[in-house]
Amino acid sequence: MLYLIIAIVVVAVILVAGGGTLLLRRPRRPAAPPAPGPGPSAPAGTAAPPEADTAAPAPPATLPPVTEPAPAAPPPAAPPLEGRMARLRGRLARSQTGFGSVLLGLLSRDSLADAEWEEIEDALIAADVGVAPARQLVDELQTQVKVAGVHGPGEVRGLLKQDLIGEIGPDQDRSLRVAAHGDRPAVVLIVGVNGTGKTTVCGKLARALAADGATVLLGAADTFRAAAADQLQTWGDRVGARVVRADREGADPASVAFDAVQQGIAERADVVIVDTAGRLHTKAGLMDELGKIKRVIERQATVDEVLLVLDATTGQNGLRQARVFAEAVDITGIVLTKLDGTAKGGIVIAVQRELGVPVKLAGLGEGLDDLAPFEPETFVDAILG
Ligand SMILES: Nc1nc2c(ncn2[C@@H]2O[C@H](COP(=O)(O)OP(=O)(O)OP(=O)(O)O)[C@@H](O)[C@H]2O)c(=O)[nH]1
Ligand SMILES: [Mg+2]
Repeated sequence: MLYLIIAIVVVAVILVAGGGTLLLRRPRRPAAPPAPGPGPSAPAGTAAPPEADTAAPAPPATLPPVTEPAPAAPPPAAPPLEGRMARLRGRLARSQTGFGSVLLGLLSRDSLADAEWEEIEDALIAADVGVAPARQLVDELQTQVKVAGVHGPGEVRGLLKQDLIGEIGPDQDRSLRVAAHGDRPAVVLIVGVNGTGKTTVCGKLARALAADGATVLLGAADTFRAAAADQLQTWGDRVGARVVRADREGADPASVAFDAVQQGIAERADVVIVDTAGRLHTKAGLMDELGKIKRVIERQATVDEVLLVLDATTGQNGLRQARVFAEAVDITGIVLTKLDGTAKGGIVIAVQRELGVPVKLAGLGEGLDDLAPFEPETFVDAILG
């Protein structure tokens, strides 16, 4: 009996010890690899339920940890369009130093001989004013100096300033027609050669108009490249404007323009801005395409502005291309871009003469707010330094 009791006790001790060992071991199971989780926001040390181990395999160790993208800070509020050119005039002055300093150097002489007048003319031509307008400006200035007996650099500069402003046309109507017509939005069509800055202008203009309280919709009628609609979409996201785009590359640009305006009417937008492709194929092709876009829009709304975007750095070549666009569609205004990167601001005079329409807007950089209504006085004052 005693042996039996001893045997039972021994067995019980062995069982308890073995079980304890098992219990103690259980927590030492190799730890499950961390579940692919919400990343740093997950509280440290939170154990995933066992099912999670099998349901969602861990990512390979080489993958970077998943992090939540930081929410993009909203861009600062856009300043009103009015007064922007004065605010950005430093960009003009910087880019026009060649022109300004040559002229100032010449005008600072006490009396101007024929050679100096020729140099002034050359400086104007070098600034893309155009040969005929430069000749005319210098003739006028010479006469004024003689007739009025003007002396001294300050006075001659003052005369040249007035002549340049007169040549640009201080009284031209440069206002943008962007007021809605009852339940129909105003429509702005943006045209121009590749790379002149059309899409950028669409974005900047949308932002400026939105800052003035307008609801703006963008139409991606540049269907030539898939990336074009993406670029406009990026601008739309940056400036808070919805973008109407085709669902495939190579779609009919006129039908995208139609959809954009239709959507604009449905959403009661104030302005629809339509971006177009810039490739310069044949004049006939261009006429067909732009003409069709315009006609199709006009089935539902008025095209209030057709703005031709012109890169100020492209000089006479840009001017030739602008002429082709002007023959293809009735331009209502010019947007002269990249005036921050050129000493050839004289193109303002040449292009207005050439196309007979005013420069309405100036592009003065790549930033969100680097678009300004064109003001002849501020412009001339800045380029003369
Ligand atoms: N410095 C400067 N750069 C500008 C200005 N406007 C546009 N750009 C730049 O010019 C380049 C072309 O601009 P886009 O808006 O893509 O030109 P686009 O006419 O739409 O070009 P396509 O769609 O290819 O026909 C971009 O790098 C712009 O940032 C400006 O006023 N100043
Ligand atoms: Mg573009």
